[in-house]
Amino acid sequence: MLKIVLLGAPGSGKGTQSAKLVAEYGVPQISTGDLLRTAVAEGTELGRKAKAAMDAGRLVSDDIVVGMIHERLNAPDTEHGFILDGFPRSLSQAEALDELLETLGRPLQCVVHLQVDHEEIVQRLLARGRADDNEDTIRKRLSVFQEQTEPLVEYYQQRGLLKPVAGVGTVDEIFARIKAALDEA
Ligand code: B4P
Repeated sequence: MLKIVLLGAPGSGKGTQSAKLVAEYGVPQISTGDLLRTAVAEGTELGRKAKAAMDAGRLVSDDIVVGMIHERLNAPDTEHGFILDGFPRSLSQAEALDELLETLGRPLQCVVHLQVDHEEIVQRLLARGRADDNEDTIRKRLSVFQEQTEPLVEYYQQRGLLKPVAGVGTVDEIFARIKAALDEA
């Protein structure tokens, strides 16, 4: 059973580490970024609404993202756990998540905070080269992170759920640190 949030700046390695956590613990990864990119690729109405915000490096509106998470957490494969990757990204999303998990009777176990220096992030994302990985959009995403997502560090710290993990080094080194943090949770 693993019920966690992976919190970190864009490009901090949330998606990379989630894939390893899925293999190790056998619970599904729920990435709002992946769900949104699928909706964009399929050209659904939701995807069309999300695309402009994603291309500009802004957050997609809460009603879209919270609605997607609500639907996903009601699916039976999440009964024995989940890895939330890239959600929540704002205080209002965190409050919506608390409410949802309370209704489902599945409280969070902990929040792993991947810490990576912003200049390292710019280099990683320029190397990745996804559609929203140009330098202007990356810097915009980092400033949105500082303004809207970083307050979640204190939010979860106050609730005794925060596990800070250094997100630099090899993928395996970081994964070993995450596993050690989860063992303590
Ligand atoms: P996301 O899909 O969440 O993308 P991300 O934050 O850029 O990626 P991540 O942290 O997972 O990094 P990754 O492992 O890929 O969001 C994209 C957009 O969707 C947002 O800007 C927003 O518009 C929208 N969105 C998503 N969720 C939302 C929400 N809740 N509310 C509103 N809007 C939302 O790693 C990045 C790169 O680093 C990769 O190339 C990887 O190979 C490399 N890397 C990983 N680990 C490394 C290591 N240890 N050393 C060197 N390189 C490494």
